[in-house]
Amino acid sequence: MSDPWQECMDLCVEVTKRAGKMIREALQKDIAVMQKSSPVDLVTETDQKVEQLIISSIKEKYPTHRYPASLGRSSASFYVILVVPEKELWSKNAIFFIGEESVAAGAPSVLTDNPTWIIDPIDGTTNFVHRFPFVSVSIGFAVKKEIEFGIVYSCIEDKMYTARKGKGAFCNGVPIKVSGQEDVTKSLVLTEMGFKKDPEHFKIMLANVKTILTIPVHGVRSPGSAAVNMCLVACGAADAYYHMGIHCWDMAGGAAVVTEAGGVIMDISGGPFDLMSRRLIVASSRAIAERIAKEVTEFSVGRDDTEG
Ligand code: LIP
Repeated sequence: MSDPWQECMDLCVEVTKRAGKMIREALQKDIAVMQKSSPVDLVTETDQKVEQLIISSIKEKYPTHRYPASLGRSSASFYVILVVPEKELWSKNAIFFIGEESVAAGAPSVLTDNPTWIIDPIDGTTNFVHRFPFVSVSIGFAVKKEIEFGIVYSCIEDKMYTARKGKGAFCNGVPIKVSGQEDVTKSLVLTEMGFKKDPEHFKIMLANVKTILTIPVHGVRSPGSAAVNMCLVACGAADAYYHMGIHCWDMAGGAAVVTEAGGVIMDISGGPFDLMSRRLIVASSRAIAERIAKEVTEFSVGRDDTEG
């Protein structure tokens, strides 16, 4: 059977390499840091430039790929949205973009059944700002809300993770798979603590870490890039990763890699994974994923496809 998305994936690998080079070059210069939604939600000019590079390179090859249309929202910075009547919002054959920095500039964040590029130009912006060496470019491509392929380029380590649905996961062309660990007491668990730190969430987040540590597990780590975290589970360097408060662009590329590497992905509640839900567990086995779902207390993080 023909694979209609392979050409998009090949382009994606090539563009991601160029994006990684741009990030490495930017690390040699001064980095001006700006805040987005909170003092711990950072952005730099490089995030924006890398996203422009990725989207303009895709548009060069596929001029019809575009942002979803919007009802009367103004166009901002580097993206242009179409303003059309509501019934034409989701044209059947359109291929869309969701990009972290485009959404920050006002582009719609909606996942339809249409093929959609989901782009994080720098996953691990805080790491980038501090030159902490886990910084990735992450791109997933979803069709009917299922991820068809995912690319995560950990560009300081020069590790290119790739996965195509049904065809396995690779790091720099070499097949990878999860550890297969089933015993949570022998596991290394990843999580992140970067979500807005209001007192209630902060308390639950820290309590969750304590609960997981006292299962006990071998250890808990926070590398600082969701996409890299998923790839670490995918290649067996860690056995699980859970997080509440991330976004679809943090998850899309890595979700493909970890799934194709034989990992399990689910919602933090233990239910089915939902790309727009801002929460997930990935693990080397269902037993570990379910144990983490059982131990962790949920807090509300909103969704990517609703305001706020
Ligand atoms: C970041 C994640 C990181 C998480 C932050 C943030 P960004 O993505 O990858 O692991 O702790 O909350 O979402 O903003 O650097 O693309």
